[in-house]
Amino acid sequence: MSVDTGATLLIDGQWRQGSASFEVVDPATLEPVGRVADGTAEDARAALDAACAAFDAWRAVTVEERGGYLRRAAAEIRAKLDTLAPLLTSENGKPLAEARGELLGSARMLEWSAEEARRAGGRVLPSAPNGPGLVVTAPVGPALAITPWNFPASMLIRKIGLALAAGAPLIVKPAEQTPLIATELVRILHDTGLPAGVLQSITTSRPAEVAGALLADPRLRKVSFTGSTEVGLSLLRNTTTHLRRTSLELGGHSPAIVFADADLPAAAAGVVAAKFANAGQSCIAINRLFVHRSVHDELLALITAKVADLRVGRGTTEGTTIGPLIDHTALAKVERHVEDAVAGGAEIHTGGKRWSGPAELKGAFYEPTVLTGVHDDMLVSREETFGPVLPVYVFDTDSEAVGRANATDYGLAAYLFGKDLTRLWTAMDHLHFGVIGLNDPTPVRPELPFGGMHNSGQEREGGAEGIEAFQETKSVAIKL
Ligand code: TXE
Repeated sequence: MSVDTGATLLIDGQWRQGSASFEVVDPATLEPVGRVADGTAEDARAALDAACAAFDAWRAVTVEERGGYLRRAAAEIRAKLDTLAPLLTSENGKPLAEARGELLGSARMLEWSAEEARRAGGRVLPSAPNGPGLVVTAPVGPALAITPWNFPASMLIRKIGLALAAGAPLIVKPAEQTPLIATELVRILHDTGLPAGVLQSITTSRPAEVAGALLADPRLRKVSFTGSTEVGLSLLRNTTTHLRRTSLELGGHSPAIVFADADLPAAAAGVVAAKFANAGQSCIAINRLFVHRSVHDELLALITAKVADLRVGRGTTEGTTIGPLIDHTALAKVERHVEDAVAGGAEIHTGGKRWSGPAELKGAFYEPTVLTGVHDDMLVSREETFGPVLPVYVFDTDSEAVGRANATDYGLAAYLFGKDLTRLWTAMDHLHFGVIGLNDPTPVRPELPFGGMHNSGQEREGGAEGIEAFQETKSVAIKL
């Protein structure tokens, strides 16, 4: 079934058709599920003109009123969950339950952004005897959000909520694989009555062209990007003629460390959840599991039992817990990583091959896989696999585990499982990662800043820092 999505370019308050369109496919079946407008550089420039025109009026809207639009959109997302979740699954492939969870999280993010904006007002400092100093915040200006396919709702909504709450008009450019859910979510926000130019959307199969047109214009004051490190770096290189604020949420290579005193059944459940959600296609998925030698066998048995309960299949099928990978390029990368590990002496404990189901499922499915006897120099240890593969390593001392966990250019998320608070805290303190779960496999919360160190990115989304990422500050010195 193909969705008639009609005009998908939202520019200056109008939905436009575009001069060309491109097809969206279901990654489970490779069948078309819709067509969307193929936006151009010209569309992008028109959107930027409209964003600039809308800016002064939007920043003058009260925080309360801005929050009202976001709260109404959140309510609408909740009300439409039964149609939005299947739409998300149809182009991304993830199980329906995960799609629902992502959308509910998106609604919470909008509500939280609406609330947090009330508190994002700067500071007064007793800086001099004859006069205070003020830190006054101002919305950053017209902004661009570029979002990925792996969390096509939450990545988009997080940026929309924070930007609009902060008073910045936003142009969104959703991933070419998942423009349908993005367009529906933008429609919901637009239908709350947002003024023209405040939120605009350019679906396109030519991201470099569209982004390039916007980046070339100094009136664009901010870019917020989630995607690969490679594209993130290229965005920074592109901004060298005009400095602008740039938030980057890039790849990850998350370690999990299970200490000897961990609650092993809870740790096993946490590891499996944090590894195999979205078929491992998450920047915070556990990519490297370090287990203390004394509990290695017991934990592995518990993990194996949990993995055996996972069900690969189409996301819309009741009971599916692992959907397809986004495409066959992603599958080829997973296969290359597993082959390299096996060639280097690792053992496939479970999985380790493509999954084949009914003939109509032509997508890129891979069995949930656990690798043991993995070395630190294998591809799975060095690069983000972005698939359902869990490499397991053995360690003997805490400092060894932390050192090996830190031995990556990425620094997004890390997970620690154990009971001794001093040990957990010490390890947390020495880990170079921006998001850390202590016995918590889902450490992403609207009120906590989300983002990574090193090659995982810069700036933060969520938390007070997330609003600040769409604000400038002015320091005002007063002499009485
Ligand atoms: O990312 P891309 P891809 C990682 C993950 C994955 C790899 C490649 O390791 O295997 O990246 O995925 C837009 N100028 N992550 O190819 O290409 C694109 O249209 C401007 C981690 O999907 O970076 C989409 O909207 N924009 C990650 C967005 O960038 C450009 C999520 C992401 O696509 C562009 C996704 C250009 N030149 C992948 N080229 C995470 N942090 O969760 C592409 N885009």
